[in-house]
Amino acid sequence: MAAGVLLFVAVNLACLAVIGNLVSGERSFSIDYKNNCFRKNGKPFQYISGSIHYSRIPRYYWKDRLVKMYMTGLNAIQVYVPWNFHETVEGVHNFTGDRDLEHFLDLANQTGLLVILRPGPYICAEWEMGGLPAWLLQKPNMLLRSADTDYVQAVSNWFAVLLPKIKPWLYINGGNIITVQVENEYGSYYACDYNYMRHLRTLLRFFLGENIVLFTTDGNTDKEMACGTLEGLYATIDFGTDTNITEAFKRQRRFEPRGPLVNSEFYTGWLDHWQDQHAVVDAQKVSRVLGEMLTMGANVNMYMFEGGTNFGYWNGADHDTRFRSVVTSYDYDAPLSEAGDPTEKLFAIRDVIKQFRNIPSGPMPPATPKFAYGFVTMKKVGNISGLLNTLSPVGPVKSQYPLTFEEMKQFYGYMLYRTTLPRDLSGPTPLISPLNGVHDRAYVSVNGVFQGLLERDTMLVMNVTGQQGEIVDILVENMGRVNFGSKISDSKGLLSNLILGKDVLTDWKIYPLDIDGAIAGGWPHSNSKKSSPSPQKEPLVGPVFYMGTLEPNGLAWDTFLKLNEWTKGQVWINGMNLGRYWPAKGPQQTLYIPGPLLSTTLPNNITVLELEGAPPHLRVLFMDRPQLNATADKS
Ligand code: 6GJ
Repeated sequence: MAAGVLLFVAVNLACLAVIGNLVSGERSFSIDYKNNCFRKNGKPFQYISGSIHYSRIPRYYWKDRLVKMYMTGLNAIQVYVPWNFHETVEGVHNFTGDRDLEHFLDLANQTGLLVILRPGPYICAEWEMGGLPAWLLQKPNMLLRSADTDYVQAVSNWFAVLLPKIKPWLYINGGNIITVQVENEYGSYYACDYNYMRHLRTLLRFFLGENIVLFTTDGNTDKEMACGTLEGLYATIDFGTDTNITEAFKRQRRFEPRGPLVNSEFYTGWLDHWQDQHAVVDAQKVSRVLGEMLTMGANVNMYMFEGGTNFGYWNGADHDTRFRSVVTSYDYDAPLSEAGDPTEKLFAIRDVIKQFRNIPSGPMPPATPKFAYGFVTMKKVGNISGLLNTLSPVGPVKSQYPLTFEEMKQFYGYMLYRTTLPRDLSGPTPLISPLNGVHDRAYVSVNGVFQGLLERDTMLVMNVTGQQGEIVDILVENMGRVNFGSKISDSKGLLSNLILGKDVLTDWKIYPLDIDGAIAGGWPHSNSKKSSPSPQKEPLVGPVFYMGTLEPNGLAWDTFLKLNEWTKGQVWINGMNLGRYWPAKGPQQTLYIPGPLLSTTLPNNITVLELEGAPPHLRVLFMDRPQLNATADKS
């Protein structure tokens, strides 16, 4: 190791040689700027942490994941709090069941894990709108992540609910939260509004007190660090395996000349968008670079350690050259798989950690059991156009021009826009959204017959045929709001007019669809006559619901649902929205089903919304292993 690096390492290891004065029984967690480290109860402390998102794991599996992280040798976990997960509807707060943050903190505490909390309010995380609630977009022209008064008011209201819940969990108050992050990589956002960051600092100090360590995290560039850091907030950095770590930590030193070295997001893997090649990061590279950082005395959080799943509609999206939606699985090629199974990467990391701290004795809990329940043949329920009484009980809103999801006060899932053909179409006539206003996919039917689709950024025109007065149904799908960069103000629906030939389509009936509510209420299984499904003869195209039943076999084990030769859609089982499937694009080919979701004695009700086209066989397959890295498997 070059002399310069040796000196750099030596300076940063100084802390470990110095034992501070310990007032017996006093709980403290602080930064030792003199000796460049954290101190916990007066003693040098180096955290080895992993990111886990409770919002991506069912409550009944939280303890399982946390124990595996503890047995790997971690002494801390890093946790985001998604604002929209807890306040999906403005003013209505939910901290119960899978949203019970304090129960998650308590389980971590019981397991012996400290917590690095990241309450945002923006969190990125490949989560819908980076954790910001979509109802913020109802205020026109609100500048998100800035000192915009409407935005700051909403943040203050949210923090006034969240932070009093957090305060008792601070380590200095007897809990396990050792540090709290302010915002998230703010330096990568164009607004660069220091007054906004000052307001957040004031809010956090007001609710959490003066003694909690507040920090920021930014990407490994001077510009990001410059815009994301603020006096009174300890500046940390993030980077992955393909980085010169000495140079990266020197960059942190330019903003924090004294204090602990911290990589707040050491990428152990990476995310997938639909149509990506499945992202993987070499396990040996991860463990090697981890060892190098720990040798320097750095504090490291591995992003992710357990990724989990974007159930329901919670996936986010990116928009660089074009809109790209994140897949349902957040496996992230992480040390713990989406299903919580220890991987070779986990054991390689544990072998490194062993060199720096004692690993808990005892076996690593095994992977949860998986079962291949086999094939289920679905049967057609009907297309959306014919199910509006069930799916849109409140009925349509009439409007001359289209309204967005946010204007309709429905923020996620699907919306049906209905009008009629203004004239006879002598031949195939182009339907376009001249302002690229379809957010994000529109499935177009005339008189209940599917004719094609429009897609944001990529499919801006399609041909329509029909006669004057025929009903045009356009189902619009929200595929997840952008969670990173300048396009996070990502309204959904038909954001601008549609033009058919020379006509602007007007006089809309817009149906909010409460599919999840209908399914939670037992539809379609509760009101369907028992009949054996049979292969369908008529073409199975366009937005159509299918239902099926997985008969109980006494086992409720994890399983993976493969929809081979289906195209794109959404799946529910026993009322739980498992997320989106799109095998035609990949790389994800299977959906994770947590075992406890299944009944061992009662029929397991499956509902599929296929948006484009189902295979004639109408079969779905329950497998005992995931398939996350393949394009459409036509076999
Ligand atoms: C982090 O920045 C973020 O803080 N990150 C990613 N950023 C995308 C940057 C693209 C140029 S990908 C995975 C992580 C998480 O999104 C994290 O929340």
